[in-house]
Amino acid sequence: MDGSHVDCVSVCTPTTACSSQGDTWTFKPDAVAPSTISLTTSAGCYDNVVLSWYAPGDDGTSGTAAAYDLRWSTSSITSGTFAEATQIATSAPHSAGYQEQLTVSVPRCSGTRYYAIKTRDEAYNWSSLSNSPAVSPACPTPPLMCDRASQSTSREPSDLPASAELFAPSPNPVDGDETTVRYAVPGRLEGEEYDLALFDLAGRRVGTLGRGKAMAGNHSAAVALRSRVDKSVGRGVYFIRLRIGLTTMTQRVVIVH
Ligand SMILES: [Ca+2]
Repeated sequence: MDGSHVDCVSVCTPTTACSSQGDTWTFKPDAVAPSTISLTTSAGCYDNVVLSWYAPGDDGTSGTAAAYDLRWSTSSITSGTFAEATQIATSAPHSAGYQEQLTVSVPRCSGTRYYAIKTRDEAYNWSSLSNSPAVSPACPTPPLMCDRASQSTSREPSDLPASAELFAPSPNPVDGDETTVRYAVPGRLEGEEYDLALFDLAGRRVGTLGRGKAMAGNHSAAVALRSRVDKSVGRGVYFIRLRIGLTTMTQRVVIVH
């Protein structure tokens, strides 16, 4: 029933060709709402959080719904408080079963926010309200860093990187509080153990950016270098090293503050 408010079914007798004259039309209004979403959250890095959910359908879990209504609040969202919560723009729903993922910008190192979502079809049948999970962005104290792997720019197989790459950090030299390093993981290395870290010239590990099972895609990681307290990474030359399985790559970074 995608794309219309009603389904029109033409009924023809076996001896009569279907034509606009003499046909019987049966109207079947769409009374089936999209299914209820189960929303999951994960902490992004400093200024973002990541929300994900499986797309419901136009009718329960089949078809393609028409629109989402995603909102946030500083307290848990219920059906009674949903209207007062702040709306967040989303793209149109994909077909049922697709894993939707949205990176939501939040104030840097801000506190906990609650999220909730519901879905409608084109006949404006609204789903029930989802759960209302809470999340705040990861905000480690420098020189610790946090991983932005969840901000993978693409999971489409055709867009996956062909080879492993560690790009030069930007900015570099670094005169501010943070630099960003991008890296690429090809599909053949998905699931390999990876370790992304900052080392000084003596080979000492200064901070760990991310480690675990590598995910194929293009990623970026923020490297925090200075805090308002005294835990800063000092001026000098450092190396960012990415190891995925047996592949190791390094990039030099110069800190001038
Ligand atoms: Ca429907």
